[in-house]
Amino acid sequence: MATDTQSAAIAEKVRAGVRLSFAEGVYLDRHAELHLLGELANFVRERKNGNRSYYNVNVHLNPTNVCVYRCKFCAFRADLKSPKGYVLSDEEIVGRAQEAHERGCTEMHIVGGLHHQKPYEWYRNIVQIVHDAVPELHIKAWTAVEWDWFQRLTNRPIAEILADMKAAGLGSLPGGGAEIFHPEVRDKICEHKADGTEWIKIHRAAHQAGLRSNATMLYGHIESAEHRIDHLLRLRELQDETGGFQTFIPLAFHPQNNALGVGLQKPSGLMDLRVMAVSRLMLDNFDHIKAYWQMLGIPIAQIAQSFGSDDLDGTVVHEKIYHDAGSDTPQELTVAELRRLITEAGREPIERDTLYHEVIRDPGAKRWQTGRKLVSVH
Ligand code: V47
Ligand code: SF4
Repeated sequence: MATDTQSAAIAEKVRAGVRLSFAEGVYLDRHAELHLLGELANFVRERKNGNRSYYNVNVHLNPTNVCVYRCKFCAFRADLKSPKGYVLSDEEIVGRAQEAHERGCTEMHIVGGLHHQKPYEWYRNIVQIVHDAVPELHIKAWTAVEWDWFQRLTNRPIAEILADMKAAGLGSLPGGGAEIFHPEVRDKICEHKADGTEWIKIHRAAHQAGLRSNATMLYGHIESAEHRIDHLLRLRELQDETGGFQTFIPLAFHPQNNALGVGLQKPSGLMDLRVMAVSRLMLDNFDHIKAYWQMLGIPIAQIAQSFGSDDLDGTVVHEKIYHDAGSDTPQELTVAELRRLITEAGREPIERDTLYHEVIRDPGAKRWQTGRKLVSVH
């Protein structure tokens, strides 16, 4: 296959382990031929994670969809008085945690809306009651947008709030709320909530507090290649400083039931694979790139295992955000299905916990032990 000279020069750098620049990222994103992108991303993926593809057994909890903000891409939120609005009770939340335990989950991922009337203590209490009910469940909770909201609610510094939630049982932070950092886009799609600089500050503070976190990017709407590469480089810069990110998750925009989606199509499978591969190539200091199957659909998530991704996320149950925006994937995959999908993609399935330790199950599968730390090569 013919490769242009600029792509060939970039390919040389990737093979030699040399970091790519902003201009090279934009070039790859815009012009590189799909097979070359895949080959290079796969090279990096295998150098870091060999033939392994990870999954985890987790559950999502969205305690409320009532939200003060109105992000244009969001089909999940509801107004305070809307019949669509809901708030889960403490009993329902504890019930979900116990159900998760029964199903052998190792993680609960908690994010939701910013309710007009709920104080900070309501959010803290959610972490506390889940932790008290099932102490072995790792709680990955609140996007940077929620943490920013907690600062506004309490007037307390972020370090104090993080320490307080940690004391309640928090284990790590998810990567949501990042969208596209660049103000040219952010000001058009979610102008009111925490901006890109604040998102980065909050993750820096979390890493400094000893908490690991993830990062995301919402692509396939009004952003350009330059905006995507700028976003990735801001994450790469913070990772150089703290090393606190675990996984990057590109999130494909779902256009149904939201204002931003009017007149837009869901990103094509081709774009999904290109963004996955370019992310792997630009984020040379991230150990893992996740193909979130709930968003991408199962076929693309499988192919992504050869386009830079080494993780398929989990057996997510009770997920609302993408299903409200038109995702037609199932709510849940069984462990056997996930393992089969990974094996079919030519990879070795490994169950991990949130912090990327191998999970060792007893034959009944409900009980587990934490095994070795799964390390990557940089
Ligand atoms: O920040 C909202 C996105 C995010 C839509 O950390 C949408 O392991 C597409 O961040 N189309 C929240 N995306 C979810 C998230 C996440 C998911 C899985 C794993 C992890 C992790 C984090 O969902 C939001 C926003 O970017 N989102 N609406 C939509 N219509
Ligand atoms: Fe609210 Fe989050 Fe939806 Fe934005 S994306 S409107 S902050 S729930």
